[in-house]
Amino acid sequence: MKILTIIPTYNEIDALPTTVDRLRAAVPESEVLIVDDNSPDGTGDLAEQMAAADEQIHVLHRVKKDGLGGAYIAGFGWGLERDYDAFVELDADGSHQPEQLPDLLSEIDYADLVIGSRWVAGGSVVNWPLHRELISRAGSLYSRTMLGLRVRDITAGFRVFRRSTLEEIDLSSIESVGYGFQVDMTFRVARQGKTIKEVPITFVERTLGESKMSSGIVLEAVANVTKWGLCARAKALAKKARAYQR
Ligand SMILES: Nc1nc2c(ncn2[C@@H]2O[C@H](COP(=O)(O)OP(=O)(O)OP(=O)(O)O)[C@@H](O)[C@H]2O)c(=O)[nH]1
Ligand SMILES: [Mg+2]
Repeated sequence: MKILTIIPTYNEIDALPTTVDRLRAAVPESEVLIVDDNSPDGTGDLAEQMAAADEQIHVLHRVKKDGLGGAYIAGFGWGLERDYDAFVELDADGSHQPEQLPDLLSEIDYADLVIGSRWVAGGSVVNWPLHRELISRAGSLYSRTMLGLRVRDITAGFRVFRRSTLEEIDLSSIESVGYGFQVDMTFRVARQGKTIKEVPITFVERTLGESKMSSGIVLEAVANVTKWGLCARAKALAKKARAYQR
């Protein structure tokens, strides 16, 4: 299986080298694509140096900061033009532990999407302030309820997609920028009747660099989930009404 691990970066000059070293040690067969949005701190130049020293590391530069969702979609597009079978999403900041990636990869033969989950038995968070945990748990609960999904950690960003899963999604129609992107992808995969498997992970709060989380990202996700949930309900009602008329 040919694996591509995509790492989106914006100002991750301190955290990126350790994350990539840990990934290369934990899953040496995976190729790495760093998607940098012209980070002012020089992360893109550092990524180029890393790529020059290791032929399994590649870099995609985007002209300006345009959100994690856009960075992943660009990375998926790059990988789908090549012959990768599995696509991994991994944050640069150390929150996702590359040493746990083999646990996720071991399930990809049996699922279309594997999610590294904080909120299943055995999953946990380390050093997260209470308000972050509450936002994450409440976000997952709200999304589960609105969208009728069974997944416990819907906003999780440590994931493995099968190539066929991505090929069957219209990536160009995804607009969400932040957490909403992960929810959107989960919803689309589930709606296609595909299998989603959650694997417990230990999520570790970043110790280097700064978070890009903002209230705008949370609000975007809540607004989109509400819109998608209401649309799905309206469509189901319309279908029922049509069946009733017949
Ligand atoms: N290319 C790109 N990467 C981004 C962008 N925003 C965030 N990232 C990267 O996406 C990953 C997750 O971002 P974080 O800031 O850690 O956001 P988070 O994990 O939701 O929040 P924290 O828990 O506070 O760390 C990191 O590797 C970031 O560098 C963006 O606009 N463009
Ligand atoms: Mg993070």
